[in-house]
Order: sequence, then structure tokens, then C-alpha cells
Amino acid sequence: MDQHAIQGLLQRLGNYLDELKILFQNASDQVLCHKESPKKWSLKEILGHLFDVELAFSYRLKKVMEENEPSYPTFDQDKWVEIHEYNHWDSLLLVNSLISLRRHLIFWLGRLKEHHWARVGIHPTIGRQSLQSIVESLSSHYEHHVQQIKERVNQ
Ligand code: NI
Repeated sequence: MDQHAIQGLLQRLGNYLDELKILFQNASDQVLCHKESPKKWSLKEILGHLFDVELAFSYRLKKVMEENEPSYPTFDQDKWVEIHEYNHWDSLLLVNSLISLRRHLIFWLGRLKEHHWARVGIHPTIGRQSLQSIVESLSSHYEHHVQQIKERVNQ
């Protein structure tokens, strides 16, 4: 992966952070905690889920740098949302936590060498994946949920 592509990907990771903060600061708890059905996540729960995924993916990326072709565990995303009871959280704490983890990640990734992006980890169901593809799927996952959040707030 060349520097230009790396910079583009890091820029993608940095998108929407301020926007998310403003959005969660300004919306009422009534809107943020609303669940369309017991099984569907509220906006706060989606935000908590983004934090959970950030934590899990950051861990995987660190393992990929620490070891050669490490295997890492999966996690039950619904269970993680459930055990945290995110609807009871202060939304500013949640959004700030996500932003801190994301900025930490962007700064660290920005310091890696080009060849590091080809390092490999073993996902239990997907199999071999490069550091680059882990970061790309983190980015796509994040963009998907940001889009979902924006659509719901604007309804
Ligand atoms: Ni998700």
C-alpha cells in the first residue's frame, strides 16, 4: 500500500467525528434512546456498538503488529450492546470515547511503515486478512452506521 492510499484511508477514518459529536450533543434523549422494537438498536446503542467495534478492531490491529499471523477471537455484538446498557449512558461520554479511540488509532496507523499494511491476521470465520483490509472494513462499517444514524436523525 503506497503513502497516497494510506493517507486516503486515514482521512476516511477521520470523517464525520465532529459531525457525530454535534449530532449526539443536540438530539434529545427521547430521540437517542428510542427503540423501534426490542431487538432493534437505538441511536445510543448504535453509537455504543461503534465504540465496541473500534475496541475489538484496534485490538486485532495491535495483535497483527505484535505477532506473525495471530488468530483473534470474535465477539457477540448484540451481547456487547446488551451488557453495557448503552441507553443509560451519557451520549457525550460515549461519543467522546469513540472519538478518542479513533484519533488514537489514526495517529498510530499514520506512523506505520508501508510494509506493515501487508501484515496478516487470522479472523476465525473470514480467515487471513491483511492489516489494510482490517482497516478498510473498520472504515466501511463505520461509514455504514454513520449513514444509518444520519438518516434516522433526519426522519
Ligand atoms: Ni455494525
